[in-house]
Amino acid sequence: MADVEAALDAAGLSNPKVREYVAYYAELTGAERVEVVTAADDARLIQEALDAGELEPAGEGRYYSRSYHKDTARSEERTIVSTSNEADKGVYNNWRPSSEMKPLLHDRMRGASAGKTMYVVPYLMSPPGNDLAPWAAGVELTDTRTVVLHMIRMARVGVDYLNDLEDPDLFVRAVHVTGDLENLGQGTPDDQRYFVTVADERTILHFGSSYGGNALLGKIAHGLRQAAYDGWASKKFLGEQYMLIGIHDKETGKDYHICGGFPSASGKTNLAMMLAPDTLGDRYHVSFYGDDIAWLWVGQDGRLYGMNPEYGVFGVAKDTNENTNPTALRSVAPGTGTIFTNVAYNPATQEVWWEGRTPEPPADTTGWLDWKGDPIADRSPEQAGEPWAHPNSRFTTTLDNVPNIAQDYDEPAGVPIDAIIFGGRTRDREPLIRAITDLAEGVYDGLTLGAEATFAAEGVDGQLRYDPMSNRPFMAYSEGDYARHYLDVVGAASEQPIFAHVNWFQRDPEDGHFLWPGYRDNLRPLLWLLQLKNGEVEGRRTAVGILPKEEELNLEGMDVPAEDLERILTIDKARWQQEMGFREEHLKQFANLPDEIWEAHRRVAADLDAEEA
Ligand code: GTP
Ligand code: SPV
Ligand code: MN
Repeated sequence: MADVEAALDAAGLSNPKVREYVAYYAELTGAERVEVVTAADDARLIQEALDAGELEPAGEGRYYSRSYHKDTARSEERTIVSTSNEADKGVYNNWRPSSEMKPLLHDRMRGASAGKTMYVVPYLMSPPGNDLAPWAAGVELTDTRTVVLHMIRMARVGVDYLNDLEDPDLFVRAVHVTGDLENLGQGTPDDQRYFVTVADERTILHFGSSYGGNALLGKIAHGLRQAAYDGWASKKFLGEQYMLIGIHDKETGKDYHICGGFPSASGKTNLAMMLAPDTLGDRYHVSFYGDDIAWLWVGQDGRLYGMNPEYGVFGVAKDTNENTNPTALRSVAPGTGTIFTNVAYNPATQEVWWEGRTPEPPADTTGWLDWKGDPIADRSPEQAGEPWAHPNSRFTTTLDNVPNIAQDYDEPAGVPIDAIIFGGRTRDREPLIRAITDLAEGVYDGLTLGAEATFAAEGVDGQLRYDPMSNRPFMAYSEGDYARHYLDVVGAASEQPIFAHVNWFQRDPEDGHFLWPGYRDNLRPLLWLLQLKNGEVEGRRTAVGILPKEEELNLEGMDVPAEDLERILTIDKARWQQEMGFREEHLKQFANLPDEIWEAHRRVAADLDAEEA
């Protein structure tokens, strides 16, 4: 049995409630040792992981890890939000009573860490001193060392965050037990995995994975699911899957902040790391605040504020290259301490590669291993087309490594929000951008976000589905209550943000090419949106929002074919009318949806019918 008291004393972890919690789960899981971790332990833990073969070197100060081959993405099916109140049951939160799930998870975890070290990771999901810091403290317990190394990169980790709490009991209890990955029946009817947030007890119990959002509990489980619930229960804030950027206009000296939700693997990281297009770079600078999570609240001065609770980036590797995202490549350069997971790896040269890193994979396959660890050179002709890297392979790096990180990202104040955008992978219907000035219509638009699902979740890649507010996998309570809370929080702000729906992914119906080049050029529609808010352009009114007139978009230095441009700036009335029927069915699932949302829906539908084809 682990000497818990001694380990906690050695680390100076004095919070009595934390000590009680650690002792309880050390006993339950049967861990052999307990070790308290802070960010200062990184170098030692990296060395231990290298020695144990859990990490391999990937050039100077960079590391490679491989997760179990059936454990490479979030599992939506196995993810549950529990409370003791059935009224919290929504459509997407997979609600189950805590009285059922807590004992079940405790059973799974009992004795499951025998022989292992239980790492105690005290963390804070906010800049220190932020208005929302009381909801940001947590302690992850994990029996996997690489999870600790990811947590150190993704969250602020240190003992003081927990010792200094005003209310010593106000922290999230986040327990991660890996389990025997080779015997969990992943994806079968006998699946043993469970990823449960007991939201009204602020307790997270995840069993059966060591990858990404299934295991880094500060990020998705606390930063999104628990935060969403806490924000609602306290009536104080929203926890959203949003990126958050600053745009500085060097000519006027003005700073703007835009946040927005796109479903997993749909462009948040790329947008947040965006460099202004060359022709606009003299005037505009984009700075990175966050790429996956934002918490929003109304500040003392009555304005809507946002901040990124995270401390790092867990970014999609696929298609990251010098053209699409040079900022990401700088962020994972030698010396950054980056951990790559499930990309292709060459132990002989310590290089990594993923699809889209270069147009063709390395010509000399000698030494190259695919994401499963199998030599590329041994592949049969039938295997030749299989990807080298897993599509959901990722890099993990801290915010300090991101070249366009905002100077004030760590400031407690957060930043005032000028605009909120929604978007997703939508191959038809959705234009490049449509602006929405009315709050209820903005919330309605978010709730009806429809997009192709991606490889970031198991087994849904390519499915067209609704992903309300890009929160479908992170919904923590009922959608009707969620809509009400969103209207209340944002509605209380003295200055209303402008909303917009964007789409970088519309395709030519014939040959399938993307009609908009995307990436850096995505700044252009965002600049138009800010100009619209400032009254500098007027756009073209349609039933589904205000679209840019072609001459209002700054297309300097671009070469988009006229017919492509026309298509992405047009509303296809018949297709939209069909969509309104689908939306009606979608919204009907949600109990207690506020009247404002239904009114917005009926208004858009009526305006659409009245519009000329
Ligand atoms: P999560 O971390 O899963 O929440 O994802 P994310 O929304 O941050 O997605 P990310 O920015 O990592 O993008 C995922 C994929 O979309 C990558 O393969 C990108 O190359 C691709 N992508 C991003 N932006 C664009 C764009 O403007 N156009 C096109 N065609 N692809 C893009
Ligand atoms: C997502 O899937 O939306 C992510 C990655 O941001 S994970 O942390 O695995 O959830
Ligand atoms: Mn995400």
